Amino acid sequence: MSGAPRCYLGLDSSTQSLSAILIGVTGGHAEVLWKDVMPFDETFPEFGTVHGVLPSADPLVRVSSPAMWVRALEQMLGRVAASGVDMSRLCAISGCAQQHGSVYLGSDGMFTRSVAPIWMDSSTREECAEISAAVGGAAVLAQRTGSRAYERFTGPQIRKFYKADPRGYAGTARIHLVSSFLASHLLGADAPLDSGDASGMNLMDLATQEWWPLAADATAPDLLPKLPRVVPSATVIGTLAPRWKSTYGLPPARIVAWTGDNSSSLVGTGLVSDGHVVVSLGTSDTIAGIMRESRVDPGGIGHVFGAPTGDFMGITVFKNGSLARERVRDAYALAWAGFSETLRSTPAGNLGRFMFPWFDPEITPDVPEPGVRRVGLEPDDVPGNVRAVVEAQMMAMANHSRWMGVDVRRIHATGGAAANRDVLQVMANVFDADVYQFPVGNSACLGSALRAWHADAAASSDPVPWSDVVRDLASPLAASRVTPDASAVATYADLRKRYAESEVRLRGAL
Ligand code: XUL
Repeated sequence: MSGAPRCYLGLDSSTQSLSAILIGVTGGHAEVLWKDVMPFDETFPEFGTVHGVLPSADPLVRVSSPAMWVRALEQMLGRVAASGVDMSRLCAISGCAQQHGSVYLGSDGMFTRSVAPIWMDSSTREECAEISAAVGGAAVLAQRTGSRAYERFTGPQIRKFYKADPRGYAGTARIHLVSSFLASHLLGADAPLDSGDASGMNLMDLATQEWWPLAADATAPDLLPKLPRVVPSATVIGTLAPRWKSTYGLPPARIVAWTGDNSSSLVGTGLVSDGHVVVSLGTSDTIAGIMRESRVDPGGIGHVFGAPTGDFMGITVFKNGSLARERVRDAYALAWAGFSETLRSTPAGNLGRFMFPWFDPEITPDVPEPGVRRVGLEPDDVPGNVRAVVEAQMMAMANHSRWMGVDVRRIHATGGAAANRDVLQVMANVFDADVYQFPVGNSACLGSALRAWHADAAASSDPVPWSDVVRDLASPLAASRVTPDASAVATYADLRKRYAESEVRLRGAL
């Protein structure tokens, strides 16, 4: 097939939607052939999700429906088959998914738990403490697995299930992450986990990229046989199951191990070496970058995960991302255009007033009790609150990512809100860095297609370097550069310190 265009499918099962992208590669040049997005709430109202989450009276509990994710995957492959792109050219498929969420299956492949706890859940504080104590403390767990115990991480979630429903746990033969669960559906067999997504479980030894038996024992009895195998990210794990041929006429394309959405976004924004960071403004806001070697945060804030390139990645995650921006926009009955106009017409630094937008319990910093806090700001001050939510998110991100040790001079921006240049201007000013946009908005989904290409080429004994894989579709748009404004930079240098001090004070008072 040399010289003929090769086609790759990327998928992204995120909190609120499933996305797909088909790329074509001819003579080393890549182009987007087709893409689609399927929002869960609107497409599958029968599951009753709101923003992709099942309603819960307890603000700490956040679960979703794995059956809905499977239905979305089925329908999306039908759309791919009907896309008009010649499917005989489909060489490989990869995907990514929201991280940490877990799916529980019996030996017959049926759900032993109808719901899947997802990354927004923060109901496992007790289990985090128990696991940390059993392995010798938070610092030991962080050093070994890349993160201290986090409530949304899969280990604490498994422990909670085991304690609440020991019979259900005992009857569970396999515990998948969302990524390996959906990859299994493509394979028609049990899929392994990639070492990137497996890093978000508090169960894997980051150095060996194998399960750490002490953490497994601390989590729940007989856990190791229930966990999938861990493989390097760039692994071909099999081919598309024959039933996809009979249902949709899809060929036995290679399946490349799925990973977490944040790892995939690194590739989809061209970050295949260290030195820069990607800021993703999605349901979660995240800041991440490649690390040549693992440097775990001594303060216990961020995480170190395996990266798709075989390196490590540092990441800091904020729960109050796009939903917090939407809450402020909706509270003042604004459209996004009005939100942007307000950002443009208000002064950098917001006259020294700020907000802590903890609408939901926050991951970074650790805020278990939700509640928005304002300093010097009245709740009915519309312009002040609009500016305050964006400044708060950017200052928190800048302050809490220092542990990664990256001198941030250039930011690759992605996620829905990265389309908003007024938001990016605040980012550039707070970080004192140039900010770039990308030709393809959904970098996690694009990253999946690019990972499929990269692994397929290697498996075909015709490897393509990462720098070539990302060149055409994942290079920052030079004309999109947003540059910092010197006087605003000076304002934020001071304000960031005051913001950090207030944060400490407020958390003490919670
Ligand atoms: C990462 C995290 C979130 C989810 C969002 O640790 O919890 O960014 O991956 O899908």
